[in-house]
Amino acid sequence: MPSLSVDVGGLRLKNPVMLAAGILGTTGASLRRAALAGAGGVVTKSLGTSPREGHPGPTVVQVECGLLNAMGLPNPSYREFQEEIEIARTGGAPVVASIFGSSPEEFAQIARGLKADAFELNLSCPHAENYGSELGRFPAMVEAVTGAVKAAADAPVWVKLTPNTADIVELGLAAQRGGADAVVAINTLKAMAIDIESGCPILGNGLGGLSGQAIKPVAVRCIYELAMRLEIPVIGVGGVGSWEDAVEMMMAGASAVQVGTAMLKGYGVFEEITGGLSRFLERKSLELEELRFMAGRRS
Ligand code: RRO
Repeated sequence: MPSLSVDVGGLRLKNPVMLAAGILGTTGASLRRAALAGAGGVVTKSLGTSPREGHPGPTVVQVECGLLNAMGLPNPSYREFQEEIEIARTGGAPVVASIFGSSPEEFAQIARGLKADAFELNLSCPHAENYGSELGRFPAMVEAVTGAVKAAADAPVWVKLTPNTADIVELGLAAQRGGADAVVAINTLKAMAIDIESGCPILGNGLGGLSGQAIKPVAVRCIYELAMRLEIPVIGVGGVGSWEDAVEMMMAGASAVQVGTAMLKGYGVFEEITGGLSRFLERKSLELEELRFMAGRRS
């Protein structure tokens, strides 16, 4: 069987299929379970400096080809989550802490105070005032936040980018200038659903973020554009639900992928994807590394 282990953004993963931030990242037990089910790494729900309830419900709705959410960054604060990270670590896979703040200083405070195997900076949540893409759509802010966390953290720093911009490469280059060890692409696409009987927006927050199958081609395009221009690795996320999706993202330039919405299929999705990936590599007589950016080398 071909080896699936990979060095990406300062971490060694036993395979390149990770649990994405958000879904199932709210407790140490669910993160541990994802690791035990075969995830190469797991990412927590985003953590801030103080507890947040999040947006009013409904916070998630199923739409054509995906999910629409506006959770609103609910979390117990980074201090309250350290114990959950320790529990998650017993699953045997690296635990990446997704963190958010409203300024470079807030991000740095969390990175100084929290112990994790890596940090994923949420500069891309599409529907939270003063957070996420409200900072992350400005290259200078992406660079400043990344630089501040790099100076404060004693673990690798990944930057999760927003697709809700005219030029994601500008944002990726800013993260690279700030010293990021990798970029993660993409967060959800800003979206909306309306109940036609009442005429009301369905989500409590009105606007939300679209994830799942519907956004995969957008993610593949973003990964490809980033891989063309960046020196640091790109981690792909957005609509990965099968081994074929994982292969496609790697061919676009991803060094590893993350699974979010497809967790609706259950924890078995990790073995399904890694098993399919192994068999594909064997059938094609390829090493994992040869997949990365194959489409860029062949276009
Ligand atoms: O919590 C959320 O509403 C949320 C976050 Br932090 C994010 O990064 N992306 C998203 O679609 N929702």
